[in-house]
Amino acid sequence: MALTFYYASGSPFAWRVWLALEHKGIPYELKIMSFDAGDLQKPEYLALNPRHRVPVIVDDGFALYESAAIVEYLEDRWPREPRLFSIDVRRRALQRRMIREADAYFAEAMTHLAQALLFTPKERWSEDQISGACADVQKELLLWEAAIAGDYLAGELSAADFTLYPQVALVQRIAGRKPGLAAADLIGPRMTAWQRRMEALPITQKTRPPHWK
Ligand SMILES: N[C@@H](CCC(=O)N[C@@H](CS)C(=O)NCC(=O)O)C(=O)O
Repeated sequence: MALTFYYASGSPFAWRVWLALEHKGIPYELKIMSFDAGDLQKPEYLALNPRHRVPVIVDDGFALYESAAIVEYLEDRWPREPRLFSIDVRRRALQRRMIREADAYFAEAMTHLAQALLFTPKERWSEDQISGACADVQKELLLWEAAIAGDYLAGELSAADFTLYPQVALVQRIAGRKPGLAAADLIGPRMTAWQRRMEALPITQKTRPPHWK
């Protein structure tokens, strides 16, 4: 039985799992959930994830939520190439560290920006809140600019890239809502090159949030 993947367009956490599934070539059935229609609040969904969030996977009756845990499960369950994590113990540790950094720190800055520009109606936008959120994002991106280890975040393409890329793409999309706020000002040259490399991957093209296309 194919794995079932519960997804909602625009969620960077669900996008990460989609990239991982595609990267490993794991067959799946995509179930597109709607935030607006209240799909995540329905009892049958709450039975899968009482936190009413995407993503969730169900693999042969086994339900799992939390995107980072899902990506690790996919690697453990389908250990064949291509891999999501390096077989080298130290490289793998660095990838895991980057994943935790993205989830703990970049995601927090992304959430500030989303609060300031996406979830606040335009007529109530606060310049102070927006510039504070941009400064948080910029500070984060500067750290990543220094940390990127090669063509991809930890050298080879890995789960670390699949974690951060959707978050950076969402930040840039949100920044685009405010005329005059140049998304390019937030991101340095090495991370820009990485972003272009990520964008060019066929799996990224395929998994781009449907409502962004
Ligand atoms: N830590 C969770 C975060 C998931 C998450 O925050 N999903 C959001 C969309 S980006 C969601 O489903 N929100 C709906 C809700 O809270 O009701 C993960 O990595 O899976």
